[in-house]
Amino acid sequence: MTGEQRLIEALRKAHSVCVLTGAGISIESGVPTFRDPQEGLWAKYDPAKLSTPEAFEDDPALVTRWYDERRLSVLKCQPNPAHIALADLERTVRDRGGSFTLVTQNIDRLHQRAGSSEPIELHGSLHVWKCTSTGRTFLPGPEPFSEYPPRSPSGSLYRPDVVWFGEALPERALERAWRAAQWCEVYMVIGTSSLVYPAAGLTEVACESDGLTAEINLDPTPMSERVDICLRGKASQILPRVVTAVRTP
Ligand code: BJW
Repeated sequence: MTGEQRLIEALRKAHSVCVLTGAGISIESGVPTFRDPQEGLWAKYDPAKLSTPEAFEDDPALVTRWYDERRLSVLKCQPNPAHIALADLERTVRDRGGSFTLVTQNIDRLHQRAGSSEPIELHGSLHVWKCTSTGRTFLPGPEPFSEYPPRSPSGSLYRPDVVWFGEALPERALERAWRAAQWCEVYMVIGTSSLVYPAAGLTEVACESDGLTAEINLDPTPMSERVDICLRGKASQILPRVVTAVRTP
């Protein structure tokens, strides 16, 4: 039996499934990844100058303009067949009374737009901004902000509600993700380099537990040696094939 067939068989029977996604699942929607040496965001921009609390303190106009441009650009992107296949898989597992937990590091909200219900957003969202003095959040409209940095009526700065390097992940989201990775019967890690912690730790937890673990990625990652099954290729090709087979009696 091939790795893909083993995964399909396990997904057909599983009562609990947990999936962790990263930037590789959105690349074919036109959203760049981070660490691709040619096209990745970090090949063009310095994360220390844009994705840390210190960068925001030093130059809030630069940081908020960059995030607002990314927000507006993602609004023009559409979910691809990989996002849609995961939404279909969620419905299939839930229809048979099982539990399905989708955990994403992505801040683009393409899973929600594909029909996934309430994915756990470990690194926040580009579409939610918050006031740095009150912590109150809001969803900006489809237009750019009128000034950078954007400010509240009382003059406080707004920032994107994303998790920068050195910042804590949302506690409850991380706890829920941890539990799902630990107890699921099938765990899939898709389109992430598995370099950024604590998110990458979820795969370690799943690998130390009893469920079947599978990685779907174009390239090997530090987790490739640890998971039970590695499927090499584009998520947008592998996932629709796998999910169609799971749904076919
Ligand atoms: C395809 C494909 C296709 C392509 N199909 N596949 C333990 C060890 C070492 C370091 C640390 C540690 N614990 C903490 C740290 C520090 C740090 C960290 O992990 N650093 C490492 C990089 C070394 N972590 C943190 O700082 C975290 N915070 C923290 O730990 O706080 C502690 C704390 C506790 C209490 C109080 C205070 C503090 C926060 C991490 C936040 C990460 N944020 C970012 C930016 C978000 C906003 C933004 O977008 O600007 O999140 S960084 C960036 O990386 C982004 C991503 O979500 C994240 C992961 O990237 P991802 O998704 O894996 O993308 P890529 O590009 O790396 O990989 C793409 C993959 O897709 C590749 O593998 C391709 O092959 C594949 N692919 N096409 C399938 N078609």
